[in-house]
Amino acid sequence: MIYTTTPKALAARRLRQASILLALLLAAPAAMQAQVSVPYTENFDSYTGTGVSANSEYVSSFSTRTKPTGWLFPFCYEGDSPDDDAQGDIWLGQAVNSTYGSGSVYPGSVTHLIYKAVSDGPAYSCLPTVSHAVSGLYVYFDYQLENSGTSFSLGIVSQAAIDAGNYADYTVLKEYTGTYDTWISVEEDLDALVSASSYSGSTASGGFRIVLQYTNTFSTNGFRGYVDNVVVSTHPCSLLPYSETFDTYTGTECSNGTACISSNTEPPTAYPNHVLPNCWDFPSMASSHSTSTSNPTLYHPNFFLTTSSSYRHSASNGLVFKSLKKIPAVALLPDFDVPASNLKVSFYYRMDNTSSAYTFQIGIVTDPDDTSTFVPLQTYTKTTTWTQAVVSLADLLASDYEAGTYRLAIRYYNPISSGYRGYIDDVAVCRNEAEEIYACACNSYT
Ligand SMILES: [Ca+2]
Ligand SMILES: [Ca+2]
Repeated sequence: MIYTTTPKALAARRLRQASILLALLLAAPAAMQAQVSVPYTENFDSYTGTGVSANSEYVSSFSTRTKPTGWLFPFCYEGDSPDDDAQGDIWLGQAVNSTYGSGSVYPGSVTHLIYKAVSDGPAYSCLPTVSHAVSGLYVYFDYQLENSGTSFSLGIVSQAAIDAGNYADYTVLKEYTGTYDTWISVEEDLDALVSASSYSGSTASGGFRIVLQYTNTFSTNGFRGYVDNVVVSTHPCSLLPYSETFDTYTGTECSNGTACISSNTEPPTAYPNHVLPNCWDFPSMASSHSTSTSNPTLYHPNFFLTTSSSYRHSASNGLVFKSLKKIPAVALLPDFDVPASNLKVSFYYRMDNTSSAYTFQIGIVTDPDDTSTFVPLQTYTKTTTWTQAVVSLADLLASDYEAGTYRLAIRYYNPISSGYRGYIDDVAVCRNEAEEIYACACNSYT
C-alpha cells in the first residue's frame, strides 16, 4: 500500500536514518550468496566516495562502480563504455537529475539508488537473499519518479532461480506510480501480496530475494527513478530510529476519494475517512465531524494532516490536534519493540494561543483503547511558534514499561469552549544514548 492512499495502514514505516549496521550479513561459503537476517535496512548512506556518483549520471568508470552489499543487478550495464540509454542501468548516487525532473534527495539522505531504463526493458535490482520465509514479512521503501510513463514494481524471486541463472524468473507483485519529483513511501505486507500471486517460492529453503524493478515506457528519454530507505522486517512500527515528518502523504481535500489532506485548519471534507499517519492510532478521535461547537462529541477531538504553511514545521504537512471542553485529543505513536525507558523522543509543536490553558503532553498509555490510562511525563504550553521538545523517557519514568505493555502518546488538552488547535511535526524516536546502537535521528530536525 502507498501511504498517500491508505488512511490507517497496518504496517510500519520506512527508516530515514537507519544504519547499514543493522543489516547483519551472515557468513556464508563463497559459493553461496550471503543472506541477511531481518530486520534488514539499507539507506545506502554508508556508500560514499569512489564508485558513487556525485551527480545524477554514472560514475566515470563502471568497473569501479560501488554496489550495495549483497544486491544483484542482473541486467545492469557492466562495461566501461556506457550507452547512455542502456537497458538496466542502476548505480549509487548522491543527486537527482535536473534535466528531466525537479526532485531532490530524500531528506537527510546521503546516497540513494538511481535507476535508468528505456522502453526496451526494465531495470531491476534484487535485494540480498532474505533468510526467512515470506510469511510475516513487511517490505518498505521510498521511491521518486521523474515523469509519467515510468513506474517502480515490487517483485519476488527464489534464490534457487537465481542460482540456476534464471534472474528474470521473478514474479511482479505490485506496481507503483504517483506524483513526480516527490518521494513516496511504500509499505507492503508481503504475505498478502504473495498469497495473491503465483509466486511459489515463499518457503524456498535457499531463501528469496525482493525485486525492485524500474520501468520507463519512453524509447529514448532517460527518465530516472530513485529508491532509498529499504527495509524488510517482521514487526511493523517497531524499528528504531523512527521518524515521521508527515510529508510523504500527498493530496488535498479528498479528490476522488484517493487522498484527503486539509489545505487549511479544518478537517478534510471526508472526515473521518481521511489520510492519517501510518502506525499511529487515534483512540479519542470523534467518529464524525461537525463544525458546530454545540456538540463536542461530534466536534472534538479530531486529528488531520494539513498543508497550511503556518501549521507545519516541515513542508508539506503537519498534524493538527483539535479538541475542546475537556475532551483531550490523544495520538498514539507507533508500537516500539523495546522498553519505554530505552527511548528518547523529539517533536516540534505549536498552538493557536499562548494561554497556559492549552497543553501538549508526552506520556504513556497502557491500554491503547483507553485514553484514561494516559500517564503524563512532560508538559508543554504557551507558544505559538514552532518549538522542539526533546525528552529521554529514562529520565521521566518512575517505573519501566516493558515492550508490548505501553504506547507513547502525545496528548493535546483544550479545556475551553473555543476551537484553538495544537500542531505537531517532525517526530523522531530513538534509543537513549546508553542504549545507542544505531544512529540517532532525534536531532535530525534542528
Ligand atoms: Ca539514503
Ligand atoms: Ca512536516
